[in-house]
Amino acid sequence: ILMEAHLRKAIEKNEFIMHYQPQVNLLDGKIKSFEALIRWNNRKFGFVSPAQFIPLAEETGLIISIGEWVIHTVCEQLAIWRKKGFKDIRVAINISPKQLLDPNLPTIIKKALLFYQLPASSIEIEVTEGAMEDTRNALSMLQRLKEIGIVISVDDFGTGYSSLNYLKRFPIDIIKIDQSFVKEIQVNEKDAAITKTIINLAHNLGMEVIAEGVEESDQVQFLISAQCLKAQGFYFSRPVSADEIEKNVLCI
Ligand code: G
Ligand code: G
Ligand code: MN
Ligand code: NA
Repeated sequence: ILMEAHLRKAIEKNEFIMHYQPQVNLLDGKIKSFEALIRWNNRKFGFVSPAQFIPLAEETGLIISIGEWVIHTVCEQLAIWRKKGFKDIRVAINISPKQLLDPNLPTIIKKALLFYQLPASSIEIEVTEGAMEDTRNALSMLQRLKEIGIVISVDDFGTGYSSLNYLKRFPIDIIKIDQSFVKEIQVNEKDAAITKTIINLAHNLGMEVIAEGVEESDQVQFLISAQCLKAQGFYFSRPVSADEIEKNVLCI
């Protein structure tokens, strides 16, 4: 209850900030997309991990207003970057299950795109397999979002259920290979086999694929030889502030 009370006031108190993690093209090293990850710095609790407060926000329904804040903040940032000349940039936003089932989500996103004068293709949403369990509602929502023109990716792929069925039915553009498979890719033959299979699956379905949690150069070599052409992880960069992205990434 205590943390919930603080979370409730976090937006008006300006305690949230978005960080951005680069996604790297493994062939040319170029960075044209980022994953947006929320950070919360509270006076009483200090830095609280989203792994801790996002579930609380889900339970309490606060995720709807926090999610709307995230969408607006990311769009505002994209508008700033575009004004500075960085045009073809895309940012991926994590959408939690409750948000995905909020009938207002398409309107919230459309309004933000209009307000900040952004093409829909500059926004990607990441949904987990769990968010798609309510198949009927999730499917119609993703179809509405797809019609707007935003990019849709499956986050933490391979850790949920019934993944093949919804890959067939849902309008998915990108598969994100979960970090748990990437972690021991060089030593664990099963992880290596699963990762290669996910890469081929994505390509056979005409989808893009990106590996998460890349921390070592050996993992990069493995991914390149398995035809996975995009990756993100601490090896390239941790999630960092928009300022750092501008100084160290976009300037290159
Ligand atoms: O950034 P970090 O790895 O600590 O994130 C932990 C978890 O919080 C991840 O599962 C991530 O998807 C989730 N998360 C981070 N930022 C957001 C956000 O803006 N919205 C939602 N719904 N989840 C987020
Ligand atoms: O569930 P989701 O994939 O959205 O969560 C992303 C989380 O993974 C974030 O908390 C982010 O900080 C974290 N992350 C990103 N890259 C790496 C990495 O290379 N190693 C580890 N251990 N975590 C990472
Ligand atoms: Mn994610
Ligand atoms: Na993930």
